[in-house]
Amino acid sequence: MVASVTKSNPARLGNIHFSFPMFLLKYVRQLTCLFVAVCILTGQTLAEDGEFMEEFLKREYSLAKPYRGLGFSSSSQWDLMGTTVVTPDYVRLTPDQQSRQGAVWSRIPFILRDWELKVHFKIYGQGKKNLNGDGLAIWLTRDRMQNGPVYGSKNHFLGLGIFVDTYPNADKTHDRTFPYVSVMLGNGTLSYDHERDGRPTELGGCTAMARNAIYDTFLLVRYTKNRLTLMVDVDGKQEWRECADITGVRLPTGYFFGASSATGDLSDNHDIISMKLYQLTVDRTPEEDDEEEVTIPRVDNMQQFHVEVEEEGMSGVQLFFTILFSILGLGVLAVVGLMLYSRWKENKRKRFY
Ligand SMILES: [Ca+2]
Repeated sequence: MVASVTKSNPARLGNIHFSFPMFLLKYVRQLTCLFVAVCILTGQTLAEDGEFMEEFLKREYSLAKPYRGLGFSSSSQWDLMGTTVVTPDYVRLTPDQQSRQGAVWSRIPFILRDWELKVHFKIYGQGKKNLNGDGLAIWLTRDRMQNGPVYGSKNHFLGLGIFVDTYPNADKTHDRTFPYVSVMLGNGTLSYDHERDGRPTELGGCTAMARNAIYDTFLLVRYTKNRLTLMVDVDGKQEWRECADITGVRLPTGYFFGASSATGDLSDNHDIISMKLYQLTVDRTPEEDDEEEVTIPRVDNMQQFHVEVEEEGMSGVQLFFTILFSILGLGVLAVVGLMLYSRWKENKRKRFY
């Protein structure tokens, strides 16, 4: 479009110059304005692309406009679930209505070792602050397309969950401002505790005023050499603010990207505009290259993480039955013992006669 404007106009301008000099001046001014505007816009896009390594964009793992056939055509790389609808401008996981659940899941198992995921999302609604909910989740997990209580997806998941929590369930805590973005690594037994806004299993997080924002809101998840960094850009500054940085994170490959959301008594529109996956090129030492692959996600040297796993050993119900059966067992043993003893005594008495 830009090229055609600059190409076709000099000839026309030449003709106009002789007959309508005033009109020409106006025309040149308009053209200059247009040219400057185009330059600024192009410059911004180029800067953005450079920063986020456009050359490594992996389209097969990305969700971006135009969403042609998204979730419907057999060639689509994504599946839709629940209340999710696709419009030309966004993928809406839930509308601003009560008790809705929606998700979008990649169909292709993810196999890259070093990567960056940039999520452009929008959360907005009629509710006043803290009278809205519940938020949305970005996933990289083993299981896909499963309903559940964690922002519309299953609990006890295996893999990575990034939560944009817009409602303070543990409202008496007052230790943080919502919306709050947090990271959790699930190993299949860890449980996301909604009533405590995920505090027991949180690896890191930050406040991000991403709801009803007048700016575009973004999340960036970077995973390289077992280091997971979460960044946010929600206040229109076009720069990333660090939100969480966790080392020693071991993630298996073959998992699926997804996004999900749920509303309850309180609601919001939860929209995904894009999820762009970039492959990162990273130099590795031979040892780093030979690193064995894990089958269950874990975090090295993280006491909390290991304690949580071990605590899952015995539930209250299991403990009750263990004690009950132990007592019953001892009782039976005592009765048998008494019977044997009395029989032995009887025999002994008989031998004396
Ligand atoms: Ca919450």
